[in-house]
Amino acid sequence: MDKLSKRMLLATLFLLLAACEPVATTASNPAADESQAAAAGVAEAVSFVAGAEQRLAELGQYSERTNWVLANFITEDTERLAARAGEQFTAAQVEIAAQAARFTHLEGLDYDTARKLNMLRSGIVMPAPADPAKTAEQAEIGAKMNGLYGKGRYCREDGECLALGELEDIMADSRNPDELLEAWLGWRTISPPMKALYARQVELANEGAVELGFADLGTMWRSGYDMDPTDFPAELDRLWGQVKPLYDALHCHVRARLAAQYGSDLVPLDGPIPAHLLGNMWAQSWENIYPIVAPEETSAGYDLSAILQANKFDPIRMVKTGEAFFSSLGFAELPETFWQRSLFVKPADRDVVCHASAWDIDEKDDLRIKMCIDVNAEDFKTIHHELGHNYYQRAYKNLSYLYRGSANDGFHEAVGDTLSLSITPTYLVQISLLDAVPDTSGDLGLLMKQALEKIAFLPFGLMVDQWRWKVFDGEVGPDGYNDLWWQLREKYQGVAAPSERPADAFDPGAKYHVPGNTPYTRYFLAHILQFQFHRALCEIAADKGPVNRCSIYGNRQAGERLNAMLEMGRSKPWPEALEALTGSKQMDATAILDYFAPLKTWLDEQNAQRQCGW
Ligand code: X8Z
Ligand code: ZN
Repeated sequence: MDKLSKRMLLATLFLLLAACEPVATTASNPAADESQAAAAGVAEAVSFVAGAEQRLAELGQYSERTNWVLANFITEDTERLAARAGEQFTAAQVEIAAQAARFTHLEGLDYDTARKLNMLRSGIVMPAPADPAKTAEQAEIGAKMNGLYGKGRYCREDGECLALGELEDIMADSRNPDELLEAWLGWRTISPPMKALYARQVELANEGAVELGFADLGTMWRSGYDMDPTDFPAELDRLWGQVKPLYDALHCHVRARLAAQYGSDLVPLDGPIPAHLLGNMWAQSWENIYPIVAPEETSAGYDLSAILQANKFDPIRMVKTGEAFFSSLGFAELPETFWQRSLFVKPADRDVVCHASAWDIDEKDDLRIKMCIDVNAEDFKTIHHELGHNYYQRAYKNLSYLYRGSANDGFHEAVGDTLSLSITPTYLVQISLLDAVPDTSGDLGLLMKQALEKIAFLPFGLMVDQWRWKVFDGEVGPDGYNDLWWQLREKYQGVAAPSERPADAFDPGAKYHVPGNTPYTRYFLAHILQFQFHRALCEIAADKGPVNRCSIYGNRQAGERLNAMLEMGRSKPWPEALEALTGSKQMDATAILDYFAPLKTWLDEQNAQRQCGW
């Protein structure tokens, strides 16, 4: 008998005993009778949660191992193995979620049991209907779509085939609009075959969500934020409203400069920006077009990519440098197995999922990252991002299964980025990559680079799930998927498709997180939170300078306070975790606005005579 069945049997026996005993002793006292029955219910709930945690931990770990093998070696076989393991894990999650609903309204539950029951009921990212055939179908669809993305290639007429990384390089470096358009269109040839699969996945997941008592999958996703799920969209609107003026100012300046570069026929000065000109495959961050939009009166002072290359950094040294940052804050070094088992470089001989990720295979010490690292500033920061996941995972590893997670999903995405905000000139001098700290005359350039990465991202971070929520709630069916995608791209980002999209286009599928079914609002939240974390840590470190110049490198007090929040995992509602670090219980964009205030002043001057908006 497996451990779970044993536990269930013991729980049942316990219940039988508990239910039998009172009959003899309290038959004349109905009130006591009732409270004993409730107590039996409470005891059953506690034992149910413990059993569920154990079962999910075991199945989850197994599924994680098969996912690791699949992501490192995409073949027909690994796809099937991962699908099978995923199917078993989902089936268990769904079964447990349905059972958990029986206990959630029980009175007298202790805090942790009540919190965990709620997590069990609502915390499934991709629920399936209870019907085993449908669970299997859904797992296969998931593995297939991941495979399509990971193996995706665009083959030119001359027969040369390009993988995503190569196409991304063109998007980053080329200034030839035809070449950019070809790469942009080329990558989007991988996703039309996903459309029918995606539509079916939505159908199945919604059916699963409804069976568990939710209106649809979007409602289920929105119920993971320690607040009424109907209030969550308003919370996002509030945060977006805080940062939108800054985004609009950046958009206005960037559009004007792109029009100067490419002509106002290609970049109309009163409309959205064509999506292929922003230096990134998804126009989600724009730092690669810095040379086109840079303030003329200042230089950024240094180019981190050039510094890394000139100093002969290789991928391992980049990761070691990231680890050293965490060590300087007092975090223990990564285990030897991290170095043995991670994937740092794109293998030449097989298909892998290159999209960067961090893994916690056994939820103890088997931490890994998987990335196809290039030696440049962007990947250097992504390494910190991924390591942030690993250090968070390690900080909460001693908590029980359901508490091993992010305070809310934005926190996990924000930790490593927070450290990246400390990659300042002072830090680069400390690690001997710069000779001297440049004076502040170049700060406008540095802020512009940072804004092209962080501010440009915000509306993209928001719109991906605005799209999914409407798809999940049925407002739009498969025929309208692509149009809705571009409506939202235009509404939030002020970005447009560079040419008319064909009827079979499924452009959302060309973004990793859609076929990969990773919720995306987390990244919007992370971009707000990381500036809150950074500001708080700089205050703890008693840094006196402007917050964009502050580095917490080497500051143990900052490390301790960060760790105190990370150690809480999901054990408390996220406002308490936020308070532990920042003193505030509210997500708040004033930190990001303060950080970029000098740039905003400059942008407003630049835009004074321009017509902004789209
Ligand atoms: O997917 C990621 C990380 C892994 S969690 C590399 N990010 C989003 C993306 O690439 O679209 C980080 C920023 C946004
Ligand atoms: Zn991440």
